[in-house]
Amino acid sequence: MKEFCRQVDQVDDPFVYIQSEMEKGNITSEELQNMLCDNRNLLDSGTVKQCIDHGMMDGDALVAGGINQVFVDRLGSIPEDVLPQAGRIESIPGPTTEVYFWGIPSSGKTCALGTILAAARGITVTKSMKVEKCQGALYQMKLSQIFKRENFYCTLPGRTPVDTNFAIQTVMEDLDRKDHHITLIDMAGELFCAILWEDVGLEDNIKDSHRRALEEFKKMLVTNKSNNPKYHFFIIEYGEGEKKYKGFDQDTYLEKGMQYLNDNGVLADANNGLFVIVTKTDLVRRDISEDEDANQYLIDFLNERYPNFFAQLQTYCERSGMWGGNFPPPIPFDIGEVCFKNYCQVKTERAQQVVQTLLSPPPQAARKRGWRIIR
Ligand SMILES: Nc1nc2c(ncn2[C@@H]2O[C@H](COP(=O)(O)OP(=O)(O)O)[C@@H](O)[C@H]2O)c(=O)[nH]1
Ligand SMILES: [Mg+2]
Repeated sequence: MKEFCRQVDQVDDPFVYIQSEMEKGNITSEELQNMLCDNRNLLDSGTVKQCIDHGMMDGDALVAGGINQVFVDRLGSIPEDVLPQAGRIESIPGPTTEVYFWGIPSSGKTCALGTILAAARGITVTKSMKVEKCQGALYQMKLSQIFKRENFYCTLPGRTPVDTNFAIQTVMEDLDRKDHHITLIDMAGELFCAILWEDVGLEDNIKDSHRRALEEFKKMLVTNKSNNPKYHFFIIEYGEGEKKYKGFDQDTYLEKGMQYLNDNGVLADANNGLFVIVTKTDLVRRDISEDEDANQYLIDFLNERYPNFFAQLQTYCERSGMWGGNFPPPIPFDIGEVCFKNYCQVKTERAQQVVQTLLSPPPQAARKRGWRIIR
């Protein structure tokens, strides 16, 4: 069964794979349903729908197995809110604090941003948030219709095209009624891919859209760079871990990406701090037994899967003196209860912590203590 789960996640067409496994008698409907109830993100919504339509699974059985009826009812519905596809940024008008999210495609950047916006609109960590007239205004509005509010059920956005970047300029009013000008920047994840491919000479992989993404990045953060304070968040994804993107693992992409940012002077400009966010940590519970320590498990996972990236971060902090030479604990993050990979009931608890970080004075040094990342 473990092998089935691994395969179904890697094949191009999971439905075809399941169908052939069933025909061979390797798996029954009941077993498939049980696996899906245990791991609600084993299959995407399209595959679940196809299996139900072909009588290979039963929606009621999924509900009986503990899956929320709302998610099952949503199967087959067409998402109402589609994010704008084209977006270019040349420079960021200030004064504002720029917040960048870096990571490979599908690591959860756009979803994180949507949830962070929902948290910033809420009344728990801010008094209010207003979005200024800006390049990313429409993007913000669409994203906010998806991640509307706490507990809202949504269909998650599709992937961000290669050379699409958006900058959302906001004014967040903190609980003491002080205004903070903050610009959240969603960068195309393929940028990190293009950086690595260029570095190792995989020119064939690099399309014009990648070149444009690289050019735009250089304009924004190197040649036309602003004097605005900057935060950089590196996104690393908890999850299948071994998943390779075009033949390389995430550790390699992040290590190279970070080196590139460093070589281009971008890290030195991260005057408000560098952070690491670990997305999709809701999946940790799925992977451990009741009595296992989630925190230790996640730390082991990060050390095992991202050794080069963390070693490089630590070296950078020691050399530059950032965080007093000690890299702070990664920030665990999730967007709520995700089901069938494409549906979600939004929870902003983790996003609120990120907003609080943005509204607090930048800390000078990381406290020297053991990493304690999951509460
Ligand atoms: N389980 C879980 N899945 C997530 C979470 N955030 C994102 N995802 C999944 O990851 C996919 C890609 O996320 P997205 O934000 O589009 O990635 P991006 O390419 O980095 O912008 C989403 O469609 C979800 O299926 C999370 O917090 N938990
Ligand atoms: Mg994205």
